[in-house]
Amino acid sequence: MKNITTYKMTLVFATNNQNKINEIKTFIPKSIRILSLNDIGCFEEIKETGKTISENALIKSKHVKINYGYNCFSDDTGLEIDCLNGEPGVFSSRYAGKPTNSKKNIDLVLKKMRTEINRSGQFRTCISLILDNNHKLFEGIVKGQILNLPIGRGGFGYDSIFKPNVSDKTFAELSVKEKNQISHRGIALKKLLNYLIKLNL
Ligand code: ITT
Repeated sequence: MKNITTYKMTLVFATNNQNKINEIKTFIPKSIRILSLNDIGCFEEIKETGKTISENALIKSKHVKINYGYNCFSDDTGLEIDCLNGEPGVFSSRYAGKPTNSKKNIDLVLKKMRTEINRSGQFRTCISLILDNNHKLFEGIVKGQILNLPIGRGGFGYDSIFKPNVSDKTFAELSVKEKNQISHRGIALKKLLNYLIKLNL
């Protein structure tokens, strides 16, 4: 017999980052159908022209809602380092220039911090949800330390140089599930899901 799933809600996740999709998939209940930008035929670049992470998250979700009509959510994330006055922050994806290259971004951060003793920083994720006519923002922050060199083979982006204060491993040494339990994205996603659950999903 065919296994027929009935969904209570369909949401587009407005991202081109497959790693983000892998992380959220372990979280989202089966009652919510997640479509990708590919699934809805959205192949154009969504320019992230905002001055803040939350502005960029809104730009991505609005683009999908306005041009494709779908309810959707997006994620914008930045690494904010204290001794660099919050950089790379909103420039995290293109810190070392375009096209985005995580190794070059990491090299630039490590170069700028070579002689720094204060290694504190945080990841910030803003998830922007547009559901019919409602807009909601969910934020997740995790504080940690920037290492002197990359450690770990998992994760993506800046994961290999970030050790959250609540762990003795970098994000790149954790499984997706372990990272989700403590990460900026995991915290923001939990808030998003609590909101959706209250809507009786
Ligand atoms: P979308 O905008 O399509 O969602 P993106 O990769 O451009 O994908 P962001 O602008 O949010 O996403 O990411 C900014 C940068 O921060 C980018 O270089 C990512 O690799 C990095 N990044 C995002 N989330 C991260 C995480 O959980 N761990 C480590 N680095 C991360």
